[in-house]
Amino acid sequence: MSETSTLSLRSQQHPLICQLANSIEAIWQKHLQLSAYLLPDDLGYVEGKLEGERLVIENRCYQAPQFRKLHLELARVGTSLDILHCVMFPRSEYALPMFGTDLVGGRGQISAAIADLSPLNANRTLPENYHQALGALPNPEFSQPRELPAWGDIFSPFCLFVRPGSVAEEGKFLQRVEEFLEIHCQQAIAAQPVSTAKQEEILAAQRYYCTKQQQNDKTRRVLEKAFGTEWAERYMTGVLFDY
Ligand code: BLA
Repeated sequence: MSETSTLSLRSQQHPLICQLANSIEAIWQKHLQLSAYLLPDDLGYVEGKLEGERLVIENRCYQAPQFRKLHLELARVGTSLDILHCVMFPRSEYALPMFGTDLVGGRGQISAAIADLSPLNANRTLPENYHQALGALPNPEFSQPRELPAWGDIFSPFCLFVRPGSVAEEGKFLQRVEEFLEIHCQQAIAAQPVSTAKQEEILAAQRYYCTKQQQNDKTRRVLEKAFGTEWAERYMTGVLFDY
C-alpha cells in the first residue's frame, strides 16, 4: 500500500483513530529496528461490500528483532464504521506480553476503545517489570467502562476497555496507550532471549491468545458480511491473529 493512500484513509477517520495510528508508528520508529513484513498475497489493501457499503482495509506491517509481526490496520465501512486494529506479536525467543488495541466507532463516536499488554505464559501473569511499570502509571477514570466478553480471559488486569465519553476522555485513552507502548518498546529492546523450553510455553500462550481473539463474533460478522465466510476465516486466522 502506498504511503499517500494510507494517510488519506487515516485522515478521513475519527480523529482518535488518526491520532493513535500516528502515535503507534512514531513510537515504533523511535524505539524499534523496523523492517518490511510481507502479508499473504495481496491482503495489504482490500475492498469489499458490507450491506451495500464499501469496506476498505489498509494494512501496515513491519517486523523487528523482538517482534515477528507489528500489525497496524485501518478499516472503514462506508461512512458509518471506522476501525483501528493493532497487534504486536513478539518472537518466541522473548518473554514479552502481547500488545493489542482496537478502536471501533462511527458517526463521530468511538463505541469501543480497548488496549492491553496481555500476558503470554502458562500462568497468564505479566512479567514483574511490566507489573511495576504499569502499576506506576497514573490511572485515569472513565465515565463509561465496558465489560469484557467471555473470551476476554486473555487480557491483563491493566486492560483498558471503555466507551470514551468526551474529547477529554479520548485524550486520556490516547495518553494511556502511548504509555503502554513506550513501556513495551523499552522493555522489548532490553529483553534477553529465553531457553527453548520457555519458548514452547510462549508459543502455546500465543496460540491461546489468537484462538480466543478469533472468537470475537463482532469482528467476524463485519468481515463475513463484506467478504463472505471463507474469506473472513482466512483473514482472521491468517492476518489478524495468525500463529
Ligand atoms: C469489538 N470489534 C469490536 C466491534 C466491532 C469490531 C464491530 C464491536 C464494537 C462495539 O461493541 O462497540 C470489529 N475489529 C473489528 C474489525 C476489525 C477489528 C472488523 O479489529 C478488523 C478488521 N479486537 C482486536 C484486538 C483487541 C480486540 C487486537 O482486534 C484487543 C486487544 C478487542 N474488539 C475487542 C473487544 C471487543 C471488540 C474486546 C468487544 C467485543 C464484545 O463486546 O463482544
